[in-house]
Amino acid sequence: PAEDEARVDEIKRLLEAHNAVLVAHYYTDDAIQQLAEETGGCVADSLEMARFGARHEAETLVVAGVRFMGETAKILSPEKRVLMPTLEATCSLDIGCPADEFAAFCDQHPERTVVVYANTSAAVKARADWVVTSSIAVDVIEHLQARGEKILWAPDKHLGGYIQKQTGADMLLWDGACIVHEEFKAKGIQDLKALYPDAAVLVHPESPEPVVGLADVAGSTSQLIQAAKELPQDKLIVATDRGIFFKMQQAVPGKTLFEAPTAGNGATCKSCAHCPWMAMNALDNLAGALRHGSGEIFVDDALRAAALKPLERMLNFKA
Ligand code: CIZ
Ligand code: SF4
Repeated sequence: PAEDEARVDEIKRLLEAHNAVLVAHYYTDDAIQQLAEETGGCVADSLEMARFGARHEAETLVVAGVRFMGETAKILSPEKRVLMPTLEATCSLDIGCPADEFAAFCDQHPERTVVVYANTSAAVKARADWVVTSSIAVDVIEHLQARGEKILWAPDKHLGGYIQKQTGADMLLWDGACIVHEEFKAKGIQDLKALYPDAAVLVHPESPEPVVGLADVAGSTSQLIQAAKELPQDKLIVATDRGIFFKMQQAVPGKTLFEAPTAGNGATCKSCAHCPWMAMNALDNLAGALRHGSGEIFVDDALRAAALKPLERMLNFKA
């Protein structure tokens, strides 16, 4: 629509005027991903978002995603101004892992190496030995296991269980889950496979085990996009947030992508396979953040220093 075009033009002007760059997650709306691409920003998973933001010379990073992504950007680039379209965009994994309860859990298991998923608050990261994203998690845990370390893992139990199975590591799991991936249903995927027997199944391992069990490829968002290109099949059933379809379809224009079925249906759940917090990022509030400098992320100095260590371990890790 014409309004959106005007908004896009305004955002482009504001990005330039403020020496700002847009860093967007794969799960944000198509319009935002497209804008990030057109303006020299990036569309990526949380690991690449962090790397891109830290390397980029812009004075302001506009992070379209959820809160922990803005916090991570600020922790890695304290000299930059970090803005988000809204500070309300959180994550069920972050909510499900309060820093004080988590610290108490860690205190009960002092012999374990603490590895947390990137989808956590700065305060939880500050308590960790390692931060990992799903694209690097298996490699890091393999490395720790080879050194004989026992792991305390938080917050996603499905991803933790998957990594445990892949690596055989001794992992104590926090009980957290992603409300989006938890909705995918093995039965629905099997039914779809019955209709399209030659389709490949791509699954993000934040999904429940029976769903991951049906996967031809399980992996992070960037790994699933790569797999979409490499797999011989031209029909793909995809179990992750539907936001990924924008970049995945670009990567494989000739292939047909199917959304993996969720528990809900049109009546009970309009967008089960789409994160409600990612969906809070819109052209309007993005323009607003740039116009007014609103949605700025601040991280306390002491907290920042503590959270930086496990984050840097991840960024410096080579498998
Ligand atoms: O589910 C998420 O929030 C993901 C996949 C984050 C990430 O690491 O990109
Ligand atoms: Fe969190 Fe799930 Fe949303 Fe990702 S998709 S931000 S893990 S709730």
